[in-house]
Amino acid sequence: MTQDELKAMVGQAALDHVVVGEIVGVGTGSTVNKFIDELALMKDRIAGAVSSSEASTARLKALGIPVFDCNDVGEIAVYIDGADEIDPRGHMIKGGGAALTREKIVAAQARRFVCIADESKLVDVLGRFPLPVEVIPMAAQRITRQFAAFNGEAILRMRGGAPLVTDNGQHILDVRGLMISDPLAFESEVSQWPGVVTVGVFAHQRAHVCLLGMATGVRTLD
Ligand code: ABF
Repeated sequence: MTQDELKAMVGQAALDHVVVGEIVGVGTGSTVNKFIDELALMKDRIAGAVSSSEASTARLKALGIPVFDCNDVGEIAVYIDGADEIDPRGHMIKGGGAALTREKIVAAQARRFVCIADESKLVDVLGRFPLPVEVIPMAAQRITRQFAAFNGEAILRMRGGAPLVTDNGQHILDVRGLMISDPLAFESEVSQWPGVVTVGVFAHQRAHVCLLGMATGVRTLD
């Protein structure tokens, strides 16, 4: 099966975790897009969605799914999102899609985080995928120097010849060369560096369940 077929398989499988009648937390990325397309088929059985990016909001609205602001809803039952890497304990690297800040915000508002991913995302130790970090632009160089002390090489993410600007108006550093053996401690440490908006380690907001798309079918890790 192709990677796209594996993503479609887990995107459909995630429907089983949607709570009928409630608002669904929706992540960002190509795997989540498969989920959104499937969710549209049951849009009359949910109250709507809370979205983690302008891109997902546009897709949801185009399919007729109402999108609510986080501030207008209370706790949500489930958050469905992808990942760039996930370890067996549900700790993730996220942010390849530049939506990590709002993803972490919505994940924090959900009772249950269901990660949907193809098997290529499962790793033993986080860090092979360059770690996304959303930063306030004026702090980028100092944060780059701080990562160098961890043997990390931070590169400013560009788009169209200029620094990428996130939905929140900030920049992203992608940090290569890290081996994150203690995701909880690493997330706590980097999150308090001045100028860091969000670090793309999701350990405090880990996935409670991972639906992993494999050639043999969907493997549920929980
Ligand atoms: C999003 O899903 C991002 O945090 C992560 O980068 C992305 C994975 O994208 P894809 O599903 O396209 O591989 O939540």
